[in-house]
Amino acid sequence: LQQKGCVIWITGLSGSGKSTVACALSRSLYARGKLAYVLDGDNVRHGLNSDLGFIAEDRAENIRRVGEVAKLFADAGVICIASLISPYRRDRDTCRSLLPEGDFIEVFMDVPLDVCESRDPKGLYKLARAKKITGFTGIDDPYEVPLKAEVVLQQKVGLRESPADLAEALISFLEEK
Ligand code: GGZ
Repeated sequence: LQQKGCVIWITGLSGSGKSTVACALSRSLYARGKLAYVLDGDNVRHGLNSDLGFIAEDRAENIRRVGEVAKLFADAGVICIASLISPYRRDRDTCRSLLPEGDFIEVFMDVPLDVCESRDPKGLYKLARAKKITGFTGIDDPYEVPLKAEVVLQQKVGLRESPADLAEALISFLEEK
């Protein structure tokens, strides 16, 4: 296997495009003969982390477990793409600290709340606004913006970059490394 493992950690609000970028990135890496694997919050919560909810403590444990698994993948030489809201800086930094300097690449999906909310693919923002669900990130639960992300992917209103374009921007960054 002619590659070195690493962790690409994608953080951002629900609806910011994390999963789509993660998927586009893994396809693009595959096309280049690279072995990549996506750990997606929404998927992992159906299996490994099905015992966890959304209070801060559970989110921390969710991130911790995924961080440990991602590290194992990286040790095995796989490019592990983790896409989770991961709203707390401290939890993300804990995952970063598991890996050698440079092997943890934090990617911030910098998409405004109103854009995410207008997409609302699962209708969760609507439910959160109606107070039918509580503790929803960005509505009545915090999201701590990364201060030292290696990559910031901005999707401003009017700027129509597709997730595939954003994934390409990420690949360019990885190639430079
Ligand atoms: C945030 C929630 C919540 C609450 C359910 N807050 O966009 P989605 O729907 O498909 O993916 C989101 C997913 C968040 O899981 P993560 O493991 O990424 O979260 S964290 O990193 O904070 O542990 C969202 C859905 O679950 N969802 N309730 N209250 N997102």
